[in-house]
Amino acid sequence: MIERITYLLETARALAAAHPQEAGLASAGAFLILILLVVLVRRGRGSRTPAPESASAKDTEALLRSSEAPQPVAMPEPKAVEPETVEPEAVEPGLLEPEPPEPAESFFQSLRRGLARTQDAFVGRLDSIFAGREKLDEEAFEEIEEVLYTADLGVATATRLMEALRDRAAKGGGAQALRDALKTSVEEILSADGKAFPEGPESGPRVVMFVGVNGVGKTTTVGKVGAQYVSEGKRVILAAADTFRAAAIEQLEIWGERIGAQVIKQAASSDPSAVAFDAAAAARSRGVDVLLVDTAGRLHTKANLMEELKKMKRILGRELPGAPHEVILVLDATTGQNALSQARQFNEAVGVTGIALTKLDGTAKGGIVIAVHEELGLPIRYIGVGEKVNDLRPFDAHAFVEALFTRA
Ligand SMILES: Nc1nc2c(ncn2[C@@H]2O[C@H](COP(=O)(O)OP(=O)(O)O)[C@@H](O)[C@H]2O)c(=O)[nH]1
Ligand SMILES: [Mg+2]
Repeated sequence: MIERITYLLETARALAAAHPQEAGLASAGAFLILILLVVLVRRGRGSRTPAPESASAKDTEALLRSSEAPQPVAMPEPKAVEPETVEPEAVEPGLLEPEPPEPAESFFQSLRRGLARTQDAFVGRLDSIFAGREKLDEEAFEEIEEVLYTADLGVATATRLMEALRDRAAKGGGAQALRDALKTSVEEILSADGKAFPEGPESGPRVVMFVGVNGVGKTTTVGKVGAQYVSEGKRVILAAADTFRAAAIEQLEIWGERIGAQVIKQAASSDPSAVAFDAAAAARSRGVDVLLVDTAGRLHTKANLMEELKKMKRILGRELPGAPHEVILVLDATTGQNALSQARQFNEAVGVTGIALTKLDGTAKGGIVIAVHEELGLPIRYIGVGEKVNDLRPFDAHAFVEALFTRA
């Protein structure tokens, strides 16, 4: 770079010496050199472009698939994650352009893929009842009712939907009108109370605690939600407050490494509230935007676990104003109605603000989304439709219902 600038300056000097009288030519030469300098400086900056994100996303997937027992990962020093301080790797100039990303599946496509089994069991069966009928007879209504029950919508929700359908039929609606009415009712149920996502604090970090029984997908959800905040340019800290098993801490560290978030941890078996305390202090002093707290799904007894979660919540609230701003209960959709009783217990103990429903891709009983919302009055905050980092999104009732009811 310096050599090139020197060369250009020398060329300018030579030009001026060769044509001392031609001031116009000299200034045109100077202008040309200025443009060349700007181009060179810009190129120099371009070489600092960080490695393309797609590489780390691929690594995450490979990692998630590859081993059940993740290997410990050396965490970077806190300073090392600041992009300004990271030295670009030495790369050949021609290799600086990011690789073209793989054609990304749209969110709607991944939602449809994730809901395929539920769609077959729910909308697919309903459609075969509607098909070929102008009007619905009593036999058809009974079949529809059975489908609603088997899709795990829950008794109250199924009853409510059946009432709406019969009302519409009494007003003279044909089969297609009834299908539309059913779709609208489902969307209405799911979007009621959609305002309920709590606002973050005016200043200081947004604190989100993730709770739920063992194996439902808490740690994975913390990682995926963290990745979303990071992609929005937010600085994120993950707190490894599941100290019950060393592997749980390592699993979160891997997520932190992959998504570029710092992880606050202590040794296995230490007090989870002490980790929450440290994480709150770190979030405050490092001025991060978001603190996500992973927690244990089991302790020696259930009462023990609930007490521990309450204590953690208190400590977060004492250390950061208004914290936790969200308490997300993670539920595994494949557990069906059992998810409802878990939700009641956690809600009583720690006051849940929203639900993350995971593993919808692994079940035909995705109707549980509707039951959870309708019977518990808790908003669905996120849904998980796969193990990849992009398979979790904030829940959107309209997109969900469209994906569920749109047949290929
Ligand atoms: N298919 C699928 N698997 C998931 C999803 N979310 C989490 N998992 C898997 O569920 C398993 C348990 O997740 P983990 O986060 O360790 O659960 P935790 O014990 O609640 O922290 C892991 O193998 C995850 O990859 C999802 O939305 N779909
Ligand atoms: Mg976990």
